[in-house]
Amino acid sequence: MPMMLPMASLRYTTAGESHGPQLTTIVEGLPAGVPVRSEIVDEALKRRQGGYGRGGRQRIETDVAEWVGGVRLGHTTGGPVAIRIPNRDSRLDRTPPVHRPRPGHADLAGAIKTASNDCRESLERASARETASRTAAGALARCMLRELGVEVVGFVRSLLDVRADVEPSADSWQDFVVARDASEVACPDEQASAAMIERIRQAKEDKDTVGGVAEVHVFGCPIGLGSFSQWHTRLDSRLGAAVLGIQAFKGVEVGMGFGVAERPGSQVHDPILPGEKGGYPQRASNNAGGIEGGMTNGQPVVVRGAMKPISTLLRGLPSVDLRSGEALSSDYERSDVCALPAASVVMEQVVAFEIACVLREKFGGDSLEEVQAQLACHDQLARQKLGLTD
Ligand code: EPS
Repeated sequence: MPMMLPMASLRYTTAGESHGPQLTTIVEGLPAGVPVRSEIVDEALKRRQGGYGRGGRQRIETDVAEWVGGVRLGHTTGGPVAIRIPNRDSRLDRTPPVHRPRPGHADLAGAIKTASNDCRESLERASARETASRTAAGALARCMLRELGVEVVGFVRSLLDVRADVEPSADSWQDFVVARDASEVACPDEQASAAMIERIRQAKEDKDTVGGVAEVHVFGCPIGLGSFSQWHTRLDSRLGAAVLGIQAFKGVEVGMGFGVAERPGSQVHDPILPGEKGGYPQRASNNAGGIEGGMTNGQPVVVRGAMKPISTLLRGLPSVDLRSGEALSSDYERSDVCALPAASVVMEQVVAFEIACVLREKFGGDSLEEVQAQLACHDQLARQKLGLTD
């Protein structure tokens, strides 16, 4: 029996290889009437291509979304949305075989999994080129979120020993974004940004690579998105899967993250305070990262992801030739020294997509107006039950 997609759920699938003719993305489950804003989608695609430390490939590609299904007169129709991103560096059948797997890449496990001694068979799809597709899907979801008053902001928090000392807020995220976009490493802290660039430059000189931590904040989420009901419906569980699904991500934290294990409860849980007249109760802090019991609690959602250094090193790493078993240095492919700024853009979009999913699940609706009406209706009902209305 084929798996059925419940009407009010949202999902996407991607297809395409790094050096194939195109990347294809299909997004199912958006309501009709969502304005498809190219300034959101193409700007995210462009940001993902940038960042200090990127390799030569990004000088070849100019990623722009081509809408080939589900969009009419600039808005969604309610049908599946199909997006095409052409690859300019399209030469899949002419790419050379790779016999010396790179430690850290999908090469060795992929070759053995597919019973091949040519890592190219799996690495083309495992490549982070695919994140252009996911960026398009998430940015499209952000078009809907914006209509519902939800904003998602990603940036680079740290790289090696350098840590940005900045916090976006619901009132200041616009200025934060301007500062982030002025930085070559998507880091709105000017001093930290300069130090990060220096670390990447040094890594390049050393023929090495570097990763770091990307962070995403979501503002304006209605309370109660996600669910306490099943483990896989918890928003934190879903965000964890989405972030760890990004190529090269090895760790994820929500709010205080691993810090909760080092403190007593009195220093972890966010005190509940009376709200203003007619308003929901407030919180004194946000160590929970906006999620309690698997649901949004009205505070900004805060997620961090740790990206490992790129596994393609110009100086190579110990490996073996899969044809002979001989110990040799790993193959080198043109690559990036650091793709953390780009990964922060990808993380921003995958987080946005998960938020859009739980929003669809809670409020349903076939048109954007219906979603907006349901949201307002739920808010009114909850306020009534809490005695917050006159
Ligand atoms: C990647 C290797 C490089 C990166 C690529 C991811 O590609 P190429 O071998 O063509 O230079 O540039 O990332 C992208 C193409 C992109 O658009 O992000 C890898 O092996 O994962």
